[in-house]
Amino acid sequence: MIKVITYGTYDLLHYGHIRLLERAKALGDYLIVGITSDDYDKTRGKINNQQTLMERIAAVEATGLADEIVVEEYDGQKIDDIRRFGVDIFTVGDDWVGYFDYLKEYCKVVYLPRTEGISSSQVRSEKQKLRIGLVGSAVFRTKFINETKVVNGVDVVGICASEKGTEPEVQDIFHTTDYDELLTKVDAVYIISKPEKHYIDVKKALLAGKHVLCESPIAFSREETKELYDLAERKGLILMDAIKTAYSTAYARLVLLSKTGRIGKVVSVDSVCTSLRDGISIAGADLSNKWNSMCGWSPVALLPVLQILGTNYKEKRYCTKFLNKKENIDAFTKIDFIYGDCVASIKVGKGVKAEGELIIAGTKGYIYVPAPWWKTDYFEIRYENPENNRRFFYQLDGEGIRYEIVVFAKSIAQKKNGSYVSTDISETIAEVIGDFNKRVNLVEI
Ligand code: C2G
Repeated sequence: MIKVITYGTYDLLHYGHIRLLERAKALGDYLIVGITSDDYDKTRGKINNQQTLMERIAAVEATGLADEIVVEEYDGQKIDDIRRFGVDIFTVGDDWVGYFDYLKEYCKVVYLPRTEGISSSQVRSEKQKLRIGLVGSAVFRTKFINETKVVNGVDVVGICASEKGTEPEVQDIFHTTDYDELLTKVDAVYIISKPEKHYIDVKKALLAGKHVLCESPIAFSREETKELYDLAERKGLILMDAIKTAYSTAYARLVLLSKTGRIGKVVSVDSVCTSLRDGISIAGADLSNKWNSMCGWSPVALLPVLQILGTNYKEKRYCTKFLNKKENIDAFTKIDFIYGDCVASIKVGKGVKAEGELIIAGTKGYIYVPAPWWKTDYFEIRYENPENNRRFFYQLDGEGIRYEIVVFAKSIAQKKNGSYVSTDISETIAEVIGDFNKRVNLVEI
């Protein structure tokens, strides 16, 4: 019996894939099809799969051409599989010609002509491109524009800001100062205006029937945030709170790990986020366009606290060092949270520098994430006995922004909000910032 093996993603299975499988099957008597896992595809830069692994497997199964299906999860697995199954022929489309010659040491390698005129990217982009407009001019808009370029099916088509800006990334993009005009030209907006404008900017976009991705916080109170989510739901629109860290695989995995008992019962979460690059503490700095430490950092710093310990804290207390109290600019704020049987603290600062680490302490051990934890690809579980320590690494591209854009686009396409930041967490972030603005339980230092 001649055993043949072939691999692929098989996203939105099309005629080109089926022809490849038919010819692969005809090369022998038994066909094994390797289908890439989502994580493996991420590591090789394929982040746009529209279908889940299970859907892709079901589609290949339905062709009736595969005698056996395996999931491809890591580099080098092809060698393992060929040995394990006693494969005689490895085959793949000739878009890979030469690439898999290293497998000739283990079996015969056949490159089959690729079917011209069809591809998954084409099928994906035939569905209309998502036109995104940017609202506001915060510094991270260029990062966002660059990240949309690696996501299929989305395009930044316009910017609404008081000035166009000088960054090369924005030069070819339509610019207006009129928000209504921008809204007529886009399907969705990414809002990075000053935080005090978020509520009104989000509401206007939703009322105009546009989907919204808004830098956190979405508003300055739980009630306003809830009102916006309700409005989005009533209008069948997607509203997402943009916190890129939520989309970092290492971060998402450590949150899950903290819930498995590996470090025992979680007793404390301490998260620190600071940066001085904004220059808000420099004497005479123009503060008009700057985000304070609370708005700039607390949504990220709060994320692990709220995702691990929940949103039902009993008490919270702020300690703040103001730079300019009238403008509500804090150089540094520390917040202590007391839950029933655990505690948390966050430190945020744009005028104070500290080690940006995250520590989740449990009764058996702790999770340690080195600085800058909010864009990490690495963390450790540490125990009393260092021999038991474990290290975890997950690739992170684009600081999580590109995965966030993929989730936003997918949510719109599937009409189902897949945000990694739940509405409850989004509302609680707004409440924590709102209470700071109202100086509830705040001590000045
Ligand atoms: N294919 C084809 N004609 C097309 C499109 C794809 O013959 N018009 C072939 C590809 O060459 C590949 C298979 O169909 O052999 C699956 O294609 P993809 O799903 O795009 O998978 P790919 O990224 O090529 O993964 O480990 C994974 C493999 O390296 C191939």
